[in-house]
Amino acid sequence: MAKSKFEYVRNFETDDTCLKNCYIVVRLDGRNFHKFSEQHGFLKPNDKRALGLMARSAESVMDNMEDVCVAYGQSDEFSFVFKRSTNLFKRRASKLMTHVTSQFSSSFVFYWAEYFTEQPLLYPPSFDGRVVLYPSNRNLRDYLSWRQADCHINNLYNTVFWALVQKGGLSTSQAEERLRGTVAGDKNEMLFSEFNINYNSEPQQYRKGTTLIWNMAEEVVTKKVKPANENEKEVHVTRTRRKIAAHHCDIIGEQFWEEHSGVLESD
Ligand code: DGT
Ligand code: MG
Ligand code: MG
Ligand code: MG
Ligand code: MG
Repeated sequence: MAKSKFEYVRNFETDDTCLKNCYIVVRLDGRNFHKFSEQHGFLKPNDKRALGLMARSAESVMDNMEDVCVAYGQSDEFSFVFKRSTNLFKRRASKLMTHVTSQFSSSFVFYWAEYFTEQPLLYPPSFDGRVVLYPSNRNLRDYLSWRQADCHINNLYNTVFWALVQKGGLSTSQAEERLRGTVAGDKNEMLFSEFNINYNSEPQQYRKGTTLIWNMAEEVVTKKVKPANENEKEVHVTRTRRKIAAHHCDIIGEQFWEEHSGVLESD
């Protein structure tokens, strides 16, 4: 087909191919979820429905993009790690980022009512996305550790903050004042001595966030076969299927990565 005289505008497009051999991380984050969580009555400091919906939406992303080797989420954010050898969308950053973010956003709306059975969705939420490349396993693990440390710091703060407000009767500004300058040890002590809460007994999902990886699950299925000159019969066949498994554990130390050594490719 002959080229039109307009065709030259294509040359204005820039190449955004991600560097080879690097892990490609897409992180998305809810837009203005401070307000969104208020308006939809999220429980404080953690809403199990909201976290469940975030994880369900992340699973939908993984189901559609099998080269995601691990995903990690906390609060209103989720990070998706594409295996370093992926050639999905020819490694184009904008394609990867927009597909992840739009699949996630539409799933968040699609599954909303399964999680928020009593609370209607009041307006369409949105999520921003960014792409970051990590060249080594060390860098990638440090990235995930950074997000999990962030989860811990925020969750410890929020747990004491809301205990002071909901159980201690302080105003939000008084609670803020009480917590100014305190370190982790002080917060643990406050929770324990004033509210009889052992922070380490709080649900792992809240303290550690959600890590999604692929699991190989054996599955027995029944198949109908019809051998020549015989009647149709049923046979049982075992097949292995990839299934998503959710973990709420520490991913900063070695143990998780030793137990799931197939998740990352070697350097
Ligand atoms: P952004 O991301 O710059 O558009 O602004 P925000 O407001 O989304 O800020 P961000 O992402 O730093 O913080 C997440 C907000 O979402 C934070 O205000 C607390 C809220 N949020 C997330 N998960 C929960 C939850 O389980 N319960 C409650 N009550 N709030 C939550
Ligand atoms: Mg922000
Ligand atoms: Mg946000
Ligand atoms: Mg956030
Ligand atoms: Mg198209």
